[in-house]
Amino acid sequence: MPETSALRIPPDGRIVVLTGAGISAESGVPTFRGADGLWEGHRVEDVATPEAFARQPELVQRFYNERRRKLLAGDIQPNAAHAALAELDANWPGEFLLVTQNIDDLHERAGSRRLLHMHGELLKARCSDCGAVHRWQDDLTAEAVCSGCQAGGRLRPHVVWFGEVPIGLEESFAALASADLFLAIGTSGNVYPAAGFVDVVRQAGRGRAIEMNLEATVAAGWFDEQRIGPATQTVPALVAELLAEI
Ligand code: BJW
Repeated sequence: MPETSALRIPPDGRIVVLTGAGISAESGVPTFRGADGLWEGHRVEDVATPEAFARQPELVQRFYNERRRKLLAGDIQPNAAHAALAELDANWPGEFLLVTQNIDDLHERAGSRRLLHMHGELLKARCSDCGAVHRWQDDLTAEAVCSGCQAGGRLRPHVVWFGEVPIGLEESFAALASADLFLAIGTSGNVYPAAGFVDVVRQAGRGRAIEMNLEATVAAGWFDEQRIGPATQTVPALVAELLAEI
């Protein structure tokens, strides 16, 4: 039997990390449900839907165009929590998967490699006609043309809205079912299926689940442990604990 760390994770064990908006908050990206969570008076549940896009495409495109511009402006940079997860990815000898709900690219910029964007990516656009996905750094407008099928006005942000199926679920659920450690960092536990990931770990009956947040969330009771505090402090500390044991 491999030795276990103080966290009781075998060095060849599997770690699955779920991140949410809270991990990017200290980089200057607003969260969805915090005090600054409204956009021009709209709740995300009202704007981030295919129905809203069909009804008011300009409004929804503007929502994402503004976020894309801010992400590329240079002020928003990966923080110590993103860096610590990239270090864990690079040095953990066992299986590792980082599933992020965030559509920013801060995990990639920090150096994470074993990464899945379950709610899509802001710097990509998808054609509603042919499904082609393109890297995209400019504003998306009604004039934009898909370079795959040449259709005009059919490009939308490559993101997952309410009622749409998140990306990579099969891989995520398989990893969760065999996880020895599950970390949920900076997510409010309001949005499914991500909010149910901890339940998959519990049902499998082998993994330790730790919630890392500024406060205990609605899902707190499902976790084995809480680490309360800003992600830039709690995540580097936990990664150091894990890497010290290998
Ligand atoms: C810090 C911090 C610091 C701050 N340090 N922490 C009824 C019951 C159950 C489910 C449903 C239901 N009705 C409908 C559903 C399903 C629906 C859903 O969950 N709705 C809820 C509103 C109830 N879900 C869906 O529709 C999903 N699809 C789906 O279910 O498909 C069906 C299916 C599933 C499985 C198999 C087959 C089919 C799709 C959900 C798509 C969500 N999309 C968005 C927008 C993405 C694009 C974009 O970014 O604009 O994703 S909504 C938004 O919420 C975004 C986020 O990724 C997501 C989660 O938010 P997150 O990350 O948790 O942020 P916050 O703001 O809520 O929380 C931040 C946290 O950080 C807070 O706790 C802070 O305390 C903390 N924090 N600073 C540490 N420094």
